[in-house]
Amino acid sequence: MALKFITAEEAATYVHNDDTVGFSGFTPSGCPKVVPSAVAKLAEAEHEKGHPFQIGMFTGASTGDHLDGALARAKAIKFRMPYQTNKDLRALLNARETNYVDMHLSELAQDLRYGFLGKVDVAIVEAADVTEDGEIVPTSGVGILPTICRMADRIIIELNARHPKEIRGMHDIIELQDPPYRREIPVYKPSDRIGTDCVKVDPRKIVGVVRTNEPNEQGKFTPLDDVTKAIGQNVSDFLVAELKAGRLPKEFVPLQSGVGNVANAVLGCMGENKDIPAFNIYTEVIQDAVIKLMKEGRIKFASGCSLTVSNEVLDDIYAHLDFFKPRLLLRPQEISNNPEVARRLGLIAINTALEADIFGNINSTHVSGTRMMNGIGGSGDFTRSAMLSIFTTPSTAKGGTISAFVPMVSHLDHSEHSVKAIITEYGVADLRGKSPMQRARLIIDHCVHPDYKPLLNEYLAMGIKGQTPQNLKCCFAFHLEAAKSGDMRNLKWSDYV
Ligand code: 0RQ
Repeated sequence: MALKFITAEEAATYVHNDDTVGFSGFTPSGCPKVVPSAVAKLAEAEHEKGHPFQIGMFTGASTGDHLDGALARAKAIKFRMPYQTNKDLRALLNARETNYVDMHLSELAQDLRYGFLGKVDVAIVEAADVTEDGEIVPTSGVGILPTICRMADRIIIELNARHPKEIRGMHDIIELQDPPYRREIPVYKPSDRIGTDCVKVDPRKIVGVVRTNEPNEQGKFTPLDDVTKAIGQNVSDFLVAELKAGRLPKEFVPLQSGVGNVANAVLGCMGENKDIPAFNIYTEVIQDAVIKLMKEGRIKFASGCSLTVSNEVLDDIYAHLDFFKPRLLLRPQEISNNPEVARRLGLIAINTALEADIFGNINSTHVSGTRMMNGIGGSGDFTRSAMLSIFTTPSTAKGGTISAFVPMVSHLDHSEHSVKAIITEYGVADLRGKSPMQRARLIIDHCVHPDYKPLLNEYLAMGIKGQTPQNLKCCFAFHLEAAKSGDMRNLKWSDYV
């Protein structure tokens, strides 16, 4: 069947008010760009005429400003899941002007298939190639592309010339069977392939193909500071000590690391430390540091859901596909983030906390328990199932006025049962096999900023009985003080007890 080439504006007319739309990609990588912006313009035009126009949205993870930003500013989002990082969307959802569902990324495709989330009317997906018989080759990010393409009534393709057709083969596409027919996922090492090199759809569903040449949007690059470097070094030293003590196998285990500067710093330090053998990555987001270490021979293979790299690094990968294709694999997020695989491979998972409590619980999402920052993303998929789950955080935020360590987290994402170690610029609290009081001592002694140690020691000394000595009268005093004076260091327990 001949493909129909159309403009982004024409494509947008296939999206109707109240439709549910699925988007490809994971982070700004692999997301459609020009069609979502055209849908946002259409929504604005309809609103000007006094007509309603809002869509429900499923994406892989965060997206770019062309997508989340444009649709949020157009007030065109009825509901949105599973993860976001856009400031305009964040403002909208915290004003409760859109319904945001924050969920584990590995679960989205199967929840769609199980029917828990309703139908998908339209799939808007970015492709490096599409054929007349319905073969779609994703670009640098996969996300939920296979599931939305199969479930949607209509498919719109952004055929993006920035991504060469020759990347076919860098993807491993599969959808899992649903219970009671699901079998084990036969990924026994990060490089195992279990699927196909493209997504196959009924070509009659492809209502149009829009040609583009848009680069992936890039995050802002913040140079590593002393705190980030110290966290990276502490993580690397901890892993070397674990290796030497025989608690990690001498061949090492695959690594999952979150997004951002700390993850880049950790990888940089691990790459430099020759006590750590060349290792593999099994993660969701493959960042610049992975590609650098791959070129240096320190990383052997990386499996992920997206190449969230700078455009220069992406160009480098595309210019040297002979080198990178045998070393990189992009999977749908129900495989890249699958807890079964994470547990089998025995991952080291490294993710970031917004705040932690002194007993080892982690809040990754809500500032002061109320304001959504981004979402849990893949951190829960990996943390609960990994062999060794580490959380990193600077010991303070906002110039020292906020302690990352509080008596009780104001929102819980990862419980004390899953968190095996917490690492700041000051050191490591290894929480494995430790009781709540032992954990509190380790965290205060090794991770907390010196300004906050006395306050937290005083909290522990209040004489509360029980296995976990939480004082329910004042366990949120740190947050209340931040709201009152803007500086947790002003806290006096006598004001709150
Ligand atoms: O705000 O930039 O306005 O100063 O929070 O903090 O230190 O820059 O750290 O960008 O790595 O984000 C947990 C949000 C950390 C992220 C979180 C303020 C701080 C700053 C950001 P400013 P940093 P990061 C892979 C795995 C969950 C998802 C996940 C995240 C801003 O890592 O979303 O792990 N994780 N996914 O000043 C108030 C506190 C604060 C605070 C920091 N206690 N109170 N503000 N900040 N601590 C990703 C995917 O799944 C795709």
